[in-house]
Amino acid sequence: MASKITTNKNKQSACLADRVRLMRKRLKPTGASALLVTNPCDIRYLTGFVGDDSWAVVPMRGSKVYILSDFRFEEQIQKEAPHAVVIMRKKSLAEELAGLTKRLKADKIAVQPGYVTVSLRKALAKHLGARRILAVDDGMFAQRAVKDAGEVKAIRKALSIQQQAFRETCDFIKPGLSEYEVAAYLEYRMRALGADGVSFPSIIAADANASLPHAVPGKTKIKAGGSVLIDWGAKWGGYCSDLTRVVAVGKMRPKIREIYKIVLDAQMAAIDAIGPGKRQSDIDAVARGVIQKAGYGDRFGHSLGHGIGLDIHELPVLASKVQGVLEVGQVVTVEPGIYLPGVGGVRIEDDVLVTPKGHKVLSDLPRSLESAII
Ligand SMILES: [Mn+2]
Repeated sequence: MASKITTNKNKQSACLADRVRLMRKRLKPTGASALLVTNPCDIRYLTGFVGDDSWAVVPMRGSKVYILSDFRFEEQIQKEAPHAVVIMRKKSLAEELAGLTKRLKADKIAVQPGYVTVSLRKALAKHLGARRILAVDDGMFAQRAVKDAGEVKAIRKALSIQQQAFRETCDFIKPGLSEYEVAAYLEYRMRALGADGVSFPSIIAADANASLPHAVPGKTKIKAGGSVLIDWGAKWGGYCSDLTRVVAVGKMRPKIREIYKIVLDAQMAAIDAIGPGKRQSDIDAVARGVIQKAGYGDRFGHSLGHGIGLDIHELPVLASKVQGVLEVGQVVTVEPGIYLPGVGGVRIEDDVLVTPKGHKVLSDLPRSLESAII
């Protein structure tokens, strides 16, 4: 057992070192001497450390990675990021950063523009000097779009938990239960099955409520012969999964049945089109084309899908106006929908890995119309 644990740890640290190396290579042309990492997901991605109120500093030269933190996280950092050099701060983070960059002789400090508030920018300018701060595109979001084997494994684990919780929830659902109760049960089961938590607050939308793509669960009760849209996800090892299913209790109303078939056709056609080198906008167009042809083009008002990872919405985006092509190792949701105000809505969502040969659907819950009747 001990040797297996050591191997896993070595594998993990090699993988973190690869990520840091790639980051350094990407940032070299900016002329920065170090990157200040303030996005907690990126700190985790680059160092393994999961806590908050801390920063990571990655100098462009050498092989060291620094974490600026405090007493609360001392023991945790030793466990999660044994390779990082830890600085337990005595002063503010910005003051400690100024001291560290001075010791490292790091002049230009690249910051993550999306994760520096106005007040933080002020504090950095005060302690470092404004001319030393580089607001470059740190590119972490693009780097994180391509998953390594360990990341795909974590997403798969999150999926297996959320799928098991869904099966149990389908057995639990009965007429008279409120959306609140269904959400509570589903989320309780995910935690009990070992999820870190939910990827996002679950959407449980009964009947007409499902015409709101981002409906919030409420007091509405599940009816016999009614439908329920469930959009939910589990987090495991920090990684998010994200699925949507529509189920009908006993039988499915004809209108929901009609749009269910169209949405499923659209989703399957789009999944079929996924592969390395395929344009993201083309994948969106495949699904949109099916829905438009069926006469519901104006009722599919959101993009087709998004990457998932440490964040629930990552790159790449599958939408009509985006530039770019899919790459091996990206994991995207494919989630077309049709929304009819006053009637209801159908969205079907699965998580798909781009592989050298094409794609692999990571989720395996059934999606057929028959399977949707519980
Ligand atoms: Mn989604």
